[in-house]
This record gives sequence, structure tokens and C-alpha cells, in this order.
Amino acid sequence: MNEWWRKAVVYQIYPKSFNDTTGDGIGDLRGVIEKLDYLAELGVDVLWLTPVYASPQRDNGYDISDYRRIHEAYGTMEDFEELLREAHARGLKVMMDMVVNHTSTDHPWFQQARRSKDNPRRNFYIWKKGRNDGPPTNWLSKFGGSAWKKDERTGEYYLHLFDVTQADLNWEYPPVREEVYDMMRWWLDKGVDGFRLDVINLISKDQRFPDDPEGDGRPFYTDGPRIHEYLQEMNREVFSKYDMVTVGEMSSTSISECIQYTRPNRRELDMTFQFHHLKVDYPNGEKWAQGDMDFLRLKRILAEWQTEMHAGGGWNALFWCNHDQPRIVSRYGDDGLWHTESAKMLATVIHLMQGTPYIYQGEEFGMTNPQFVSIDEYRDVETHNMYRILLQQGKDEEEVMKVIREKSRDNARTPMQWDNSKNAGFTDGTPWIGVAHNYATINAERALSDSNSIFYHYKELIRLRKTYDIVTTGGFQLLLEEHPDLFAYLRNGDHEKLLVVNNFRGHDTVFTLPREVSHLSDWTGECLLSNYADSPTDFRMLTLRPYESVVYRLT
Ligand code: TEU
Repeated sequence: MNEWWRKAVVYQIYPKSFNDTTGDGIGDLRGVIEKLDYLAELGVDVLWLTPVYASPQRDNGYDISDYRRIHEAYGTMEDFEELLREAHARGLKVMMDMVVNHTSTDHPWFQQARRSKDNPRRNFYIWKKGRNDGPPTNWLSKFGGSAWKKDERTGEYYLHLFDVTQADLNWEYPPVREEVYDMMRWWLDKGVDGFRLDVINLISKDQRFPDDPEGDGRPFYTDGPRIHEYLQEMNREVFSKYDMVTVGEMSSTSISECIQYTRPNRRELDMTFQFHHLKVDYPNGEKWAQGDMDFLRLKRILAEWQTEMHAGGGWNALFWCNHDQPRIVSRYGDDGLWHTESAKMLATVIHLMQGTPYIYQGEEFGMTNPQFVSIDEYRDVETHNMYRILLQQGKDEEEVMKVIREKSRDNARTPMQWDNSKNAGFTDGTPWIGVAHNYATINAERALSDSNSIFYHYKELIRLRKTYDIVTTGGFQLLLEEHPDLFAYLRNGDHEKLLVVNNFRGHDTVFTLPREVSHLSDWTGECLLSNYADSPTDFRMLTLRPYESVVYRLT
């Protein structure tokens, strides 16, 4: 089997914020074409475009109204085809975002379905009668409020796990699956190289539609009853017919489920995103509250996913950042004094693990959260919903804004900082969302001109992955599990090892080879990478400076 994606690195593009060539303040496909050489220079293999389909943009394209058209502000189908050709000419593959848990309520399927209970499209969505003047179940939308919306025309409720304009498709109904598979093949026939499947583990709902006695409904649709059957069918009908890559976005999933999703002989997906390591700063599991990062938990979670997925034959997608997450350097690093060191350190931690790494636009030169002041600067539907809900709960505005400043998805969505010109070189017009104030110092042009920049650190990590097979194949062993400052691990090969030691703190800390691997002190260590100009020479005893990160190859 051709499993090229195991050695690949993916770069995620959020087109709306990437590069605007028309001056309307919104990024576009020609803007992506313009920057392909930049992406090739970084050394990535695959580009993942978040949704570029026709959409009313209530959720920036995750609300699709036509799967076979390009959103007007992004350009035309000809632009898309040119992007595909130009990317391929540079050896870059292109992955589309497939959003098939739901469509926009503007999609013709929904427009027809809502007309009457006996409309032929009615069963494309999930309709239920209300209960005692209220919604059919107590399930909650992930963007706040009930997951059900009453549609006046027929008096029934439809399910929406996300925004009220994102109606969940009814996967139980075979014609839905046939339409989706057909549409997927249509894109693959055009030449795209893979799919990122949005919240794909939510498509199978428990058909009893019970109330959730102690929660929001999640147990009744997460990794639902027929999910593996649907993915196997999708694989048979679509994926198996192409040389392509698939990654599933898995909401609140488990390791054992992800092994099932990705073990090759099950013929479902190639790899999965999971989010547990990005919830270690949620107090009591609550996203919309502030909490310190639980460092020991972070290490434990990442280590468990490394060792258990490896043992079970599964495959991880590795990432810190995407368009839904605050910027990692502002979150688990230090976006002030130790900006460069901590951004490089965080990159090293993830990139030398087993799996396929993903880089989110701007991460490669350390873009930060923008620190917006007023709610009016935010654009995200989830952020505005939560602002309203938190105020209704009686929290004061200042406290609410503090949480939003840390947690909003818009932290990741500010325009790409290309250079120090007006609007960071993103647009000649008025950007759809504000540019972060630090663009004069944190930008791509500056990173490219400095051989010690974060950009070249990422480039080097990609090169190491291509040079040393052990990065892809080696086993994973967490060292110093209880150490309060250090994230240290070994990658184990037959005759070589990688020792990766990272200081997560702004103060010095000492590393000594732990007893269980003391036999390694006889080995020879070659320093492959470090984030300080002068790297320490002896791996057996290291004093790590603030956010210092070192990688040794032991033989
Ligand atoms: O996100 C799914 C998801 O569950 C989150 O990461 C989501 O942003 C979070 O729950 C909000 O607190 C995917 C997309 O990545 C996201 O942009 C879409 O809004 C969402 O699906 C709906 O399509």
C-alpha cells in the first residue's frame, strides 16, 4: 500500500484570512496561488483548505449551500483548478474540507425538506415533534442553546449540533449517503488529493433520541452506533478508488475509537484529530472559563495517544493549532519575552512525535492571539453566542471579555501577517477582521530574512522527518513523567534513538538521564537541533535555559 502520508507534513490554510488579491478584505484562491512558492520553501507536502464552497458564511464556510461551487468571494472554479495545477506543479497536494455532518439551511436540500412533511427531501434531515411545547430532547448545540430549532412551516423541530443555520443531515437515510459519496467522487475526479472530514464522528445518531440525564446529548451521537459502518461504506464507495489521504476530525473521542478509525485493515480513515491535549487548560472541562495549563496532564495525554495508537496500529494527526484554537505560543508558550524560543520549543515537541504533523497558517513564524478589546472586534458566531449567554448567566462584562480574549476561535483567524506594510500585506482594502498589532515584528517577510527564525526551525523539523525514518517509525517513551518543567521523550528505533528534551518554563531547569534509561549514557549523542545559538554538548546532564529545546540522535 502506498502510505506516503505517514511521512508527510500538512499545512492548513484558512482562505478567508490568508491573502486577498481583490481588495475586498477577504482572502481568495488567487491569493493562495500567489503564495505557493512560500509554502514550497517551508517544505510541506499537503495543503488543507478549510471550506471554499458556496456558503452564506454564518460559520465561515462550514455552512455549505452548494458542494459543487466555489464561494464567490474566494473566486471561481477556474481559479480552483488553477490552484490545483499550480500546487501539483510544485509537488504540493491539496486536501479539501468535507463538511457532511450538516449543510447550511440555505442548501436546496433543506429548502425543499422544510416545505412539507411529505417532501421527497424531507428525510435528508432529522425532524422530530416537540415535547410539552419544548424541543424533542435536552441536547445542546456546541455553539450554545438548544440543538433543536422549531420550523414554523411544519411545526416540527430539526436538529442542529452547531449553528441554527447548520442542519444535521440524516445519515440513516441511504439517499443522503449516496449523494455525499457522489459529491466526494466528483472532487476526487477533479484531482484533489484528500479530505479532512469535519466532525465526522458525529454523523451517526442514536435513533432513540433520548434525553441526556446529565449532560448535553454528546453520548448519543459521539462515535455513534453506525459510525464505523458508515466510514467503511464511505471507504468502499469513495476512498478505496483513489490514491488519497483522509483525516477525520473527532470530537470528544477515545483512543480505542481512533484505533478503530485508523487501523489500516479496518478500511476507514488514515488518521484522526483528537483534542484532549487542548483541554488541559479548561477548568472542570469548561471551555468558557480561565484556567492554568495542567502540564503533567498534557504530557500524560500526549504520551498515551503516542503509545496506545502505536500499539493498536492507529495513526495520529499531530497539531497544536487550527482555525478553532487560540494560538499556541500565546497559550502554552510565552508570546512576550520568550516568543521565539517557546514557539520553536512547542514545534519540536509535536513534530518529533509519531504521526502526521499539521501546521496552521502563521504558526510557522509565531503568530499570536490578537488581544482584541471589544466584542465588536470579534466575528465568530460561537464567540457572539457565548458572549450573550455568559452575560445572561450574570457574569460581568469585563470578566466575560477576559475569557473571550483567551478562548475565542477568532484568535486563530486574524489576517496572515505577511510583512510590515499596511494590514500586514494581507489586503489593500479593509480586512474582514482586525490584524494583530504585532505584525511589524511578527511577519513572514521578517522570518524569511532571519536564518534563526521560527520559520527555519519548522523547516528544519520537516527536514529531520524526511531524513530520519525513526521520526516516522520509532516507538515513543515518555521520560520524567512527573517532572514539573520538562517534557522529555525518547523515540526508539532498533539501533538508534532520538532524545527530545523541552523546557516548558521561563526559568532554568536541569535534566539528567533517568535511571530506567541509564544504560544510554554509554551511547554517543549527536545534537540534531536546538533553539539556542550554542547547544549544550553532553546529553547526559543538561541545564536547560528558558524554553530551551534540544534533540539528540543517540547511536
Ligand atoms: O469544529 C468542530 C468542533 O467541535 C470544534 O472544534 C468547535 O470549534 C468547538 O466545539 C467550538 O467550541 C468543526 C470546524 O472545525 C469548525 O470550524 C466548525 O464551526 C464546526 O466543525 C462545525 O462545522
